[in-house]
Amino acid sequence: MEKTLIILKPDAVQRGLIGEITSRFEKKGLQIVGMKLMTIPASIAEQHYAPHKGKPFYEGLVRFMTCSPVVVLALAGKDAIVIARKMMGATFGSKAEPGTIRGDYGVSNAYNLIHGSDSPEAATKELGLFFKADELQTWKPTIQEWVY
Ligand code: RTP
Ligand code: MG
Repeated sequence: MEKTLIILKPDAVQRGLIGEITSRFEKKGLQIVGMKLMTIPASIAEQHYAPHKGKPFYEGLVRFMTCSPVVVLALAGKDAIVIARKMMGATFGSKAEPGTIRGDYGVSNAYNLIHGSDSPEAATKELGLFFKADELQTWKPTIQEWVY
């Protein structure tokens, strides 16, 4: 099973979209194996977005990501990285297709609600930045036993 790191960015939390967005991943079948509300320290945001260091939007991006709490999710599933990125939609809210998270909930380019790891290497790095090993759960869903 592949794991990916999702961040519900400060705009998603402030707009009350934690449940809406998380619910989409649950319904799709991606399994939540880690979840917490946190304010990202600047040093972590800088490491997380290090590939963008030097670009014109980098400093504003770090300020945005650290301005108020985010929800970080670790999601597990077959092809979880690509599936989550598809569900997020294109980077800019103005361009993202309807039916995607960014396409359905936002129009802003910078404040685009959600981050998702874009490769297995990025996922490994980012999961390590945001979760300690004992904050990730291994569990087997047993829906039938809970329903009956
Ligand atoms: P993310 O890393 O947050 O999942 O987003 P992404 O892969 O779809 O897009 P990326 O190119 O990695 O950009 C990272 C974040 O920086 C902000 N951004 N602003 N030109 C701009 O003003 C600009 N370009 C990017 C967005 O918040 C984007 O998600
Ligand atoms: Mg990116």
